[in-house]
Amino acid sequence: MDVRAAIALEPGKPLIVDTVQLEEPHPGEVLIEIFSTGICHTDAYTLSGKDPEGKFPVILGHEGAGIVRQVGEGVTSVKPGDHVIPVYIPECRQCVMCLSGKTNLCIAIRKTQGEGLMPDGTTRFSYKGKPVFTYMGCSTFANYTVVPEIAVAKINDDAPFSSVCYVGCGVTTGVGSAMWGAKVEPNSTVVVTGLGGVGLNVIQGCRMMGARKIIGVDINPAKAEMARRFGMTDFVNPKEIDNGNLDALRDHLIKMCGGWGADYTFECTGNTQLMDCMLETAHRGWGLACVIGVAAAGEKIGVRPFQLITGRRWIGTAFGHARGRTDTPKIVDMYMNGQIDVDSLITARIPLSEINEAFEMMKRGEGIRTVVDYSL
Ligand code: NAD
Ligand code: AHE
Ligand code: ZN
Repeated sequence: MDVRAAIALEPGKPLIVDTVQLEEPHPGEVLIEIFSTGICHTDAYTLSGKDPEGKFPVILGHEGAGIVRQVGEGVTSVKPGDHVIPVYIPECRQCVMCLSGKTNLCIAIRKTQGEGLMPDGTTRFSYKGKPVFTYMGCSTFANYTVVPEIAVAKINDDAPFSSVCYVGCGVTTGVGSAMWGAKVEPNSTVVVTGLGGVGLNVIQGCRMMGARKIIGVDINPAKAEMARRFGMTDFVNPKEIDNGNLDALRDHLIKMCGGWGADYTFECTGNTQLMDCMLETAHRGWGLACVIGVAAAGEKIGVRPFQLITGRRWIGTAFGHARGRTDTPKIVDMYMNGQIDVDSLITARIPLSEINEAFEMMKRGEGIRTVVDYSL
């Protein structure tokens, strides 16, 4: 079938908005009509060419929501008409990871997903007769996509696609990191670096968990206003602390947290020096530093082992520790119940034809999340 899509033909170049061809779902796969998709910083990262798993040509996008239109042979967990979010961390409920109960990192189809392929090693999209890779198993920059059944989360039928598409990554990553990743305790102190689409959700997650002091750190002071609305109690612009010296930033933050550091830190920019700084900003004896930002292959983090010996802990989280099919609907319900605010963070809704401008806005630091609505 013909579908409308934004195709990334090569790294670093604007996307081409055109008609592409999509095959029917193979056994175990699901055809979804995507109504809305958010644009996450990770899409920009892969488009930049820095992602070692970046394959081109590809249809990017991993923050979508829509309706199941057709299911392949053997699919039982969803049916046509179901409202769903495709999830880039699937949940097979059978692999060693899923059965462990210790992680959300299902391993069932990770290899082919990283190669831009469906689990059977083929592609569903093509453009001008040539195969087009799938991105993070989702490819939501197309108004129809095919994904494996284990990567489909069924959600509340009343949830508006144009808002809950963002639950497909940024919201769940942020809120889940506080709730399920770090398990933030009431009355704690927190530092969050990067007040963007993910960081602001970390902040609302920490507020929900009862944190008493939430310090937001960003080089763009325009982000502070929204962060305050979401629960940030104090703002720090690193550029104003000894001209961006990160040792000075660390000392400044530690002092703000009472002299021994923050109970929790969350790094949401992908800057590896800031990741080190956030580990060192964590409280002596127990501080937990959580890495969320994605950095390119070859980039490393590293601190003096003494920092760990003296009780600081380092963790990372993908998709906020959320199990794809089990937990994504819970975050949608939290939005539907008014427990979390998603709408204020969606600062632009655009037609697919304007997607390149949305990437430019992200680069310029304008707005928080842009959503593409296929109905526009
Ligand atoms: P975003 O562009 O919306 O926000 C990034 C923010 O970081 C911006 O406000 C920017 O001003 C700020 N920033 C950049 N450099 C900074 C610096 N040196 N110091 C302080 N602030 C700085 O991006 P996003 O969508 O929120 O994504 C944030 C990061 O999280 C990206 O690296 C993305 O790839 C990653 N991510 C990870 C996961 C995961 O599961 N681990 C999920 C989603 C996104
Ligand atoms: N191909 C990338 C992977 C980067 C990465 O860590 N991605 C996160 C999701 S970011 C969503 O915006 C993730 O889910 N990681 C777990 C996994 O298995 O990829 C790279 O840099 O190599
Ligand atoms: Zn994302």
